[in-house]
This record gives sequence, structure tokens and C-alpha cells, in this order.
Amino acid sequence: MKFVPTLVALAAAAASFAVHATEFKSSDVHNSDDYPTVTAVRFMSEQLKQASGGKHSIKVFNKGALGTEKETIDQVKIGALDMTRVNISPMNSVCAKTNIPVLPFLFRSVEHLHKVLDGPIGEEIAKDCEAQGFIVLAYYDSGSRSIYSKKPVRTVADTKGMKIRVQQSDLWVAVAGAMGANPTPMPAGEVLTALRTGLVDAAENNYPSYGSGFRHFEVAKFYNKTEHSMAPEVLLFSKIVWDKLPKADQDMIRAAAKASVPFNRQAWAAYEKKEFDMVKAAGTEIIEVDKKSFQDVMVPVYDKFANTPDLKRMVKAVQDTK
Ligand code: GTR
Repeated sequence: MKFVPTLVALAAAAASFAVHATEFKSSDVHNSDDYPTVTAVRFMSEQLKQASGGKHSIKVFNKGALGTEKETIDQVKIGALDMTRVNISPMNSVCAKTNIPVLPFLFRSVEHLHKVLDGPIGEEIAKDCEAQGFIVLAYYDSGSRSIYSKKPVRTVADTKGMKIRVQQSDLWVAVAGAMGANPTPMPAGEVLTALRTGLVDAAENNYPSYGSGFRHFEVAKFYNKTEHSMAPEVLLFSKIVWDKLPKADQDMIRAAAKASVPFNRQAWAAYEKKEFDMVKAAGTEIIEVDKKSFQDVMVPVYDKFANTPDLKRMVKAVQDTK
């Protein structure tokens, strides 16, 4: 019987380890294991594992295994899922300030986008999301989004009446509506079939999502360089789960997420180029577009979505960021 207390002690130690040692679950809709959002969160996991002496890590469930972006956002909100990496657009209905970086033709360059997200505006958006139950751990790159379709688009007149798939966000519905198109919001995983069956004639995304990500290039042969939005990706952590963690662990998670940002940016730049080459080699025709014709119709979108003094101030702050 002498070893009983030892066993009890062991069990107690194991129980406390079980409480504190965690493999956080994180979702991603991308099918490719080398997609830069997927690799960035895996990189973050390595960093976290090292910093915590093996106590914490992250398991990435990509390929939409845990649900659509909207579904995983809901799960994170109630603490049923620890983390999700989504585009910022499906957060638009959750925290109004996330509309800002989605606005059409707002950023002048990738550098401009980085400067804004790394600065006070990025902070302000994160605070807005935190109030709704989401810790913003990182913003990741997503390049610029353009329309791809089964027939070429050269000016805004060409999108009139076109059925364009958009992300599940009122702002996106308004953007496509302003182009004179028929916006059809749906989750990313349904778009290839929708293009195939003719439910939609077009969609819009960056090269990697159009390419290996969702393979839309197999159906929509024209990639029209509208470059109308640079809506970034965002990595979210459940506030319910977060609040149960010791401060030291929260700090470790934040540091690991921060380290994954330059990793992602570098991976993105290389991946975007590789995917551009891939879709071109596969027969995609890249169309130069009269961008101004698209820019000119976006005024009502700003009026509708940057519609409070606070949001107007933020738009101006972005525009003034040099
Ligand atoms: C991609 C993004 C995904 C998803 C997708 C979409 O660029 O990486 O998270 O939001 O766009 O259009 O649904």
C-alpha cells in the first residue's frame, strides 16, 4: 500500500497537466497544406511549443474540416473552438471596424496595408473584435482580389448583370452591386461547383485561391485585374478560452503569433508568384482592366459602410498613412 500515495500524487500531477497542457484547435478553409495561412499557423505552433517547453501547441484543421468560415467564427465565439484563421470579410457583421480594410481601392500597396495593420488602426480593429469575443492574434497577407470569369472583363460595363460569387458579408454584396452585377454570397467551398453548374458566372479572389487553393482556374479562364480589395486574413482566438489561460501563457501565444506574421508575409509573396505562374501555364488569360471605371462606382459603398464619424475617421487615417 506504500505506493498508493505515490499513485495519487501521480494522478494529481497528470490531472493538472491535463488542465494546463493544451493542443489548441485551429481551423482553415484552404485545401492546400502549403497555403501560407496554413503554414503560418503551423509555424506559430512550433514557436509556441518551444516557448512553453512542450506545454502548448496548435493543431491546424485545414480543408474546411471544421466548417465554413462563418461556422467556425460562431464556434470560436462560444468557446467550442479555440482558433480560426479566416478572411476578415465574414467578420464584417460581427465587428463594424473590420469593414475598413475590406473597402474597395483603399490601400495603395502591400506596404501601405502592412503599415496600417501593424499600427493603431490594426489595434483599433482588434479591440472592436475583442469586445465581441475574439482575440485578434495576427493579420496575414491575402494579396489583392480580382474578378475572374468565363468571359473577359475590361471595364465596369462588362460586369453588368454578371452573377458574381462574393464572400458572406453585406459589404461584399454592396461592392458587387455597385458594379451592376448580381452578387451571390456563399462559402468558399461551394464556389467551384457553383461556377461549374452556372449558378455563378464569376467570382473574385487572389491568385492562390483562384489557383491551387480552390482550383477555380479550371472553370473561369479569364483573370481580370480589377485588384479591387486587399481584404486581409485574420487569426482569431476565442476570448472565452483565452480568459481561462494564465497571463504568462497568453503572452507566449501572442509572441508566437507575432513571429508568424513575417513568416506568413514572406511565404505569401513567394506563393503568390508561384500561383500566378501556375495559372498562366494552365491557360488563364490575364486581362488588363480599366480600374478607374470600377473605382468610380464605389462611392455609394463608402457612404453606406463608412457611415459613422468613427469609421469615417478611420478611413481618413488609412488614407493619410504614408
Ligand atoms: C481567400 C481567403 C479565404 C476565404 C476565401 C473566400 O482569399 O484566404 O479565407 O475567405 O478567400 O473568398 O471565401
